[in-house]
Amino acid sequence: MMNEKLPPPEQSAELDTLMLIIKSFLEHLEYTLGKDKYSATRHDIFNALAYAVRDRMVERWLDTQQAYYNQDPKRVYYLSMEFLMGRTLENSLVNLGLLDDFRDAMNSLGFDLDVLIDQEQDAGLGNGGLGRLAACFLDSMATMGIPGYGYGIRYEYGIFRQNIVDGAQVEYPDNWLRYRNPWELDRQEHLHPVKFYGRVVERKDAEGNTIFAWIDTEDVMAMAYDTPIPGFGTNSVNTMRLWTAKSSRDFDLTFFNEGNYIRAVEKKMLSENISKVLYPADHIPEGKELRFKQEYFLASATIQDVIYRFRKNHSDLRLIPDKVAIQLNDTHPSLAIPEMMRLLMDWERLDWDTAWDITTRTFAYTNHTILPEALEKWPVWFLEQILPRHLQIIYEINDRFLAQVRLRFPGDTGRLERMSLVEEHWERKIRMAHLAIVGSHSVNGVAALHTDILKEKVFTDFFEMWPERFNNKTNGITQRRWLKSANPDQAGLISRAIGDGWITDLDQLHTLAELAEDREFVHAWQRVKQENKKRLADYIFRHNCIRVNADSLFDCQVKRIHEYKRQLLNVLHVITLYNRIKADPTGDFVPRTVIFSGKAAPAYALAKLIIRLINAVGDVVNNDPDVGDRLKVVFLANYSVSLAEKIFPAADLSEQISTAGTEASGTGNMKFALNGALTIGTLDGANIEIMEEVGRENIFIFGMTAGEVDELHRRGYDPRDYYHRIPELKQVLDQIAEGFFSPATPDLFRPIVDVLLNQGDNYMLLADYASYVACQEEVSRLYLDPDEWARRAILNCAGMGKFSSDRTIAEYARDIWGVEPVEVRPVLEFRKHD
Ligand code: NBG
Repeated sequence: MMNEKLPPPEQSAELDTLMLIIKSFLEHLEYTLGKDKYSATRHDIFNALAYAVRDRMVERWLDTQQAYYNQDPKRVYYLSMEFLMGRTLENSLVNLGLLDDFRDAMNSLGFDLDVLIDQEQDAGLGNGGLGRLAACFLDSMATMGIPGYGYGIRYEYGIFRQNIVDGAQVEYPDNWLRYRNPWELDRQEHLHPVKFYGRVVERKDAEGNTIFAWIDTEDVMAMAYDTPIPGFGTNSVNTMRLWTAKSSRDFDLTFFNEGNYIRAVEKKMLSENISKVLYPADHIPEGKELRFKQEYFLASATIQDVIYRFRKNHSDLRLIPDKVAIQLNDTHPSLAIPEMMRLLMDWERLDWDTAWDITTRTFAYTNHTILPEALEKWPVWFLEQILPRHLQIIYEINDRFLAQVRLRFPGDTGRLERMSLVEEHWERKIRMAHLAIVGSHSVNGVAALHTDILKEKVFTDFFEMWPERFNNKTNGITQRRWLKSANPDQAGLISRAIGDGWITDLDQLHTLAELAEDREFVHAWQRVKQENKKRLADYIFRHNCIRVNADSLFDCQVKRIHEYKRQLLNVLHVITLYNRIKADPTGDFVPRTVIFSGKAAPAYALAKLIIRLINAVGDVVNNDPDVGDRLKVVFLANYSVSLAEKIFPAADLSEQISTAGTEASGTGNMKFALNGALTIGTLDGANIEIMEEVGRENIFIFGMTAGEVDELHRRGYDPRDYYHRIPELKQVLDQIAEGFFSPATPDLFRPIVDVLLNQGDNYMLLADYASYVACQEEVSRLYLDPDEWARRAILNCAGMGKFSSDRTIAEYARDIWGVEPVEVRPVLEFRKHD
């Protein structure tokens, strides 16, 4: 398997590095994994390599933590139920600047580094944009030297694996830890008890003060696993700390005395369930007790850890807000607010006002959606049973808050009802967003339009009360992963033309604008795109057995499947194109390959039916000899970070077609444009800001604005008007309804048409259809002029500076957290191995 001969040990520094890498790899293979060249599996090879890479990070990691301890800067804690990290090997090598060295080293042993890179399992601990944003933020914080920690849950099973069986989504468990996770280190000593259930009793202390004791609880231990987060081109290596649930009985002597051994082990298993599996619902609340417990598990373990770390070198808890900033990634971790209050009062014995002042000055909340069904509300009885002390605290927060509202707006009972943390319907519920707003000093949306909607529609009452609390932080993405690693050829072309400063300062892409007029550069750009498209075409052939034309327009919509994102509108367009070809089989049509990818929440029946429809349309279109290679429809199974890294570089057209006012930001839109795709999109989320940056003439905008959507809803929207008025639309809907794409089960897709025609078409697909189809015609026309297309693609890339997550993080750091970068002094490379 491996070459017998190693390179001769010459004295050049390069060879030294090479030898040290090889030595480290072989030692890990032998001593860490206990394998030799005869017994090593491909997983062993990968793991030995990963350990060799991790070693390179550990020294900087320790130095970074030491620097933080010594300099005692303010630290950021990013609390998130999701971290969608994807693969780690290539990203680590890129950020450490060791990609070429490791490639050479592995080469000399007879291994292809790219094959090993492609072998890594994704860490898929998230659903979509929210989880990936958290991952991009960690990369930016490390690169910028900001002392930032990601805190989350180490799910044993991440987002499910999606297979397509007979056109339908089938879910399989994602057992991502099966061949070990070489990147993490378990921290057996970082252990916090997390309490559930029990009851609260009041006691008096020696001075006669009331103390609340939460007793008879069932405790679960939270144990830390740490993963290093290396910055690019810097010595900073930050930490992502993920909690795993361990039965407290592992650490409890009663285990031995109990007698009932089997029951004890059963209980242990039950409590360890808490960190078993990521909830795959996206924008749909699950309302499940286990999810609620997960959220508290993260909140409690993290706040205990934060206070523990603070206490290591401070005694005055009132200084917490000067040393700690906690960002809540949506409301999912917002139980951290009452948890902080509980610990400060019941453990640390601070009074309410002091504790509340510390808490509100420490917390900040990011909202990621305005879809009403996705705003978390937990039944009061959950808290009564599972977190009785927190319920008391939440009630007290609410009483004090409503008293403030009454003072500001006397006699306005409607407002009190609207703003209360408690929703008083037949089932009383806690509104987690209200808790997060009241308990924070900052509330932000994730794109300009989204923040405006928060202020003007969703949280208007809160905005009127505390306008200074609301601010916008438009999302961003890390160019290290989404350009440099994912698209090395385009990255290399850019660096040769303008230098590589863009890797840490994406605004430098501006300089590319001039090159959009340079014929040679344009042609080089086209060649890169063409190669990327060929690679994706190969992937499609291997996975879907569909031969696509790499010269056709690659039209991509990749994201979670959801009605508001309107994959269905895209399908209506595809069927329209098909009908046009059928009506004029010898006509000139610009060839297109329409690529979809994305998962549907397992319980979201309509989203799953949309996947079936895409595949059913594909079966008809792809096998119709009249169509040839002028139209192909491809659904790529199991969308994930690593699949996304293959799709973005190959895209010509980026579909960002949500109903205006529904997509908070979107981040796929940014990844596509950075990789040189043109966008067809609505004036929604960050699309608007992309348009502002690249110029209205370099983006395809169609459809209603958010204001027009509201206006149409107010006037009364009847989708059937459009159905009757637009013959092509009527034809398409009739085909779907009548089983044209499902001859064996003609009624299969009727529910889809029903939603559009008879249930109000909530996301107004029919209202935007004509404008979308017309805009797609413009797209096709432009594609006939490849040089002009490439020119605009380059201008899009050139305009992406704003959308680096480095910019986003700089704004959070300045406006919300008040934190500064920390300099970590350089360490000697390989010093422990010399
Ligand atoms: C998602 C939004 C996206 C946004 C990401 C990251 C949730 C709840 N929201 O538009 O739908 O880009 O968050 O902010 O996942």
